[in-house]
Amino acid sequence: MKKLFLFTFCSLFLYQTVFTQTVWPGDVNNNGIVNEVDLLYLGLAFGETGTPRTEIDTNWTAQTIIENWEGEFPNGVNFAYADCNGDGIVDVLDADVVEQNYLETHGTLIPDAIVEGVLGEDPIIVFPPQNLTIPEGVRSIDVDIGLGTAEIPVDSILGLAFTIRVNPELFVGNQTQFNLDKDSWLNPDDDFSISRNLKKNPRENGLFTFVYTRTDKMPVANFGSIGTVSFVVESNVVDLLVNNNDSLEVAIDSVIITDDNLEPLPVLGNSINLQVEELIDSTTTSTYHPILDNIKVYPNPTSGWLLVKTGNIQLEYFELFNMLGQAVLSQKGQPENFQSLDLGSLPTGTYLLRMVTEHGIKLEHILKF
Ligand SMILES: [Ca+2]
Ligand SMILES: [Ca+2]
Repeated sequence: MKKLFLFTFCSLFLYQTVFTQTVWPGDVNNNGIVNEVDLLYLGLAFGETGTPRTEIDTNWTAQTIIENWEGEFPNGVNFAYADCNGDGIVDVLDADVVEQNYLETHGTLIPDAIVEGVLGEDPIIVFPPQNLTIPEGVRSIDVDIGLGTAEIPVDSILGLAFTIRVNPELFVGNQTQFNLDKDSWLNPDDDFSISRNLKKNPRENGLFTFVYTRTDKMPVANFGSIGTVSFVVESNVVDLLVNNNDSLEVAIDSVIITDDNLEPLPVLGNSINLQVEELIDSTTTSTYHPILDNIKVYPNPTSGWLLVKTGNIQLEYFELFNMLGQAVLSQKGQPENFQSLDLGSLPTGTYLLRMVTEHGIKLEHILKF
C-alpha cells in the first residue's frame, strides 16, 4: 500500500514536471480567462507554426501541449498557446475559438492590464461631428467613432479593443456591433487584420466588446474616424426614457491599445447621449432638415473658444449641456455668419451643443479638454 502510494506520487510528480503544459483553447496569454486581450496576442503570433496537439479540439478543457513551439510572446508565454484549435498553425480559425470560448475561465485569474490615459495628454475615443438626434420612429442608429485627434494622435497601434456599454432596456440585445471602416487609417489593408465583435448575454448586460488586431506585425499610426457603432433601439424607447427618467447613453470604455510588443499604451474612453427628437422638443418636425448640415462647429475638441459657422441659417439660440443634462451656457443667436462661444471656464469633458434654428434643432457633441 505504501509502495503504491509512492508510485502514484512519483507518477504525479513526473506528470507535473514533464507534461504540466496545458492550453485552454482561446486563452492565448494563459492568464485564466478568454477575452479580447487574447485576440490581441493572437495577432502577434499569426502565421506561426509548430507541433500540433494530438487532436483538434476546441472544447473548454485543458489540452496537453506535446512540445513547445520555437517562439514566445514578450511575457514568456509560448506561441503554442495561440494555436487554440491545436492544428499546428496560428490562423483565423484560432480567432473563432476565442469567440467560441469568450469569457470562459480556468484556474487563478491574472487580470489583464488596462492603462487609463490622461485627458489632454493621451489619445481618446472621439465622436466626430455628426447628427446624434434620432428622429421619432427611427430605430436603427449609426454612431461614428474616431480614435485620437490631430493634437494627440496614436503613435503606434497593432491592436485595439474597447467595450461599448448601453442600457439593455433601451437597446435591442444582439443588434449592437462595431463595423470597422474598410478604408480607415487603422485598417489600411484588410487582408492583414482580424476583427471580432465579442458578446455574452448582451440582452442582460448591454455589453459589447470589439477587438481588432493587425496580423502583419506592422503597427500603424494616425488619428480620426475608424468605424461605426450600429444600434437598434426598442420600439417604445420614448416611453421607456420618460418612465425611467433615463438617457440613451452610449459609453465606450475599457479601451486597450497595444503596440507591436503587446505593451498596453495609455488611452481614454468617452461617452455620448443620443437624443430622441420628440423628447427634445415635441413641436419640431420629426424630419431632420438637411440644410442644418451647413452649420459647422469647430475646433472640436477645443480647449476654449468654439466657433459656429451658421451658413446663412438664422440661429435663434444656443444651449450647452454637460453630461448630467444640465445647461451650463446659453446664448442668443446673432445675425452674423460666425458666432463664438467661450468654453474656457468649463471643466474638461463632453458637452452637448443644442442649436435652435429657423429650420429645426441641430445637436453636436463637443469635447472640452
Ligand atoms: Ca487570456
Ligand atoms: Ca490553429
